[in-house]
Amino acid sequence: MSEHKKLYDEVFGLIEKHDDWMSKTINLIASENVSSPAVRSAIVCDFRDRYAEGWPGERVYAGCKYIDQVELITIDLAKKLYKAEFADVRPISGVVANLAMYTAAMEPLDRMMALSIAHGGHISHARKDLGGTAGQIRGHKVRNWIFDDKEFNIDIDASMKQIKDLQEKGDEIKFLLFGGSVFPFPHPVKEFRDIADEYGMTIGYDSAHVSGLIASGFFQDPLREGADMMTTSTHKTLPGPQHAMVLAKEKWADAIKRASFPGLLSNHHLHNVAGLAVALAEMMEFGVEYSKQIMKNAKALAQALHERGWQVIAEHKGFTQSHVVLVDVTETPMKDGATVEENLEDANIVINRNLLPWDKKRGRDYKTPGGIRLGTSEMTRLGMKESEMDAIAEFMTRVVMKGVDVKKIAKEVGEFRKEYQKVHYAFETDTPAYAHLRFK
Ligand code: DSN
Repeated sequence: MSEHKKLYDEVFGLIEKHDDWMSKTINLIASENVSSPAVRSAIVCDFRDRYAEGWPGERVYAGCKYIDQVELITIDLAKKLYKAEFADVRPISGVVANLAMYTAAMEPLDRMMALSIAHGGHISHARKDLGGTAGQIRGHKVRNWIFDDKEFNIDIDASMKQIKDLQEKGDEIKFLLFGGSVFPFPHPVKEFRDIADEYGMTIGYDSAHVSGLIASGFFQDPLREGADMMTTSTHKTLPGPQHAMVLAKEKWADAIKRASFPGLLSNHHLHNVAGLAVALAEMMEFGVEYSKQIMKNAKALAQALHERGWQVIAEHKGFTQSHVVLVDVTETPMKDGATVEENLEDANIVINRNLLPWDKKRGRDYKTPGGIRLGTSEMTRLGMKESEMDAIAEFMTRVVMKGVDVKKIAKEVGEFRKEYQKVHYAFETDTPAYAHLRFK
């Protein structure tokens, strides 16, 4: 057998191992989900091999008559689901969607407000010296929202004063960005609409993590609360393919379209647009029930951990109003998020280590932060409810607090997972959630 054929086979072997492992793990990565069998069928269609640059009906390429119809359906579903005047379903990732938003709303080098990474901001919101997309690619000067650690949210009064002071000394802020990657509580969008109008600032909202919840009428409604535009990736609480969208008021339509194409994209991964249409249709049908359970499960997981002695953030606020639970692990026997992450992975429980707002002051960085971030979207999608969250908290406690052998827990987790092998809240629910599609 040739060396190349061996590597070819090895790749398939590794894919199969991964899929098999996923079927036996508890995945609590807050930014992930498992897509439905229908979404997976859509994303392997021939669209994946085609080009369709531009807007449906105004393409640069021939051969798009069906692709255009699918994209128009996707746009229509997105507008309905988010009650948005305009939707661009072409951005191929959350970072690209954020770049489209920045490009539409600001000139290069303009100043903006965003959450710092330690407070839950995403790298695409960050400054140049941190390698962030906003600073590095667009030259934006990013000022961070002043954050209230206890409330785990933007400090409205202090941030308002900061914006006024900056405007008055001539450091004009052009753009207010809300949203982030650790997002347990709604952000104060409506509170900043008046000041945005007063100083001519645009409001953007990165809904990547919470967009399934928003689509279902929970968490908050940024476009009604005063956001001009909202971006989302489409594979977190909204369980579609790895892709993204920008939703906005009509007056931003032309600027966003131009930013996407020809600004940021040539082709836009048409198979994922098809997958997104399917995911949006499934959300229209099952989203409310699914999102409700995600949020109930997050609260149940937080409560179950709290009762077992874990320091879950924001106890006085009921821990969370989204899919996310943040835990300070510095008082556990493992002492930091990286050690907890590693040990839980060996026990087949996949989570993220995560910076806490006060980590920097304690000399910690993202490699060994004080926290972990948990999300309930994927396990909820497999049909788990509050009692399963209690069982998960118990597995985690035995690994991290009691030092039980990780191999023993991994086996038990595999047994526990046997009953949760199908995707729920979808039109087709027979195909195993992690079955590998292979064309021989
Ligand atoms: N920011 C990543 C996360 O939240 O995990 C995804 O882009």
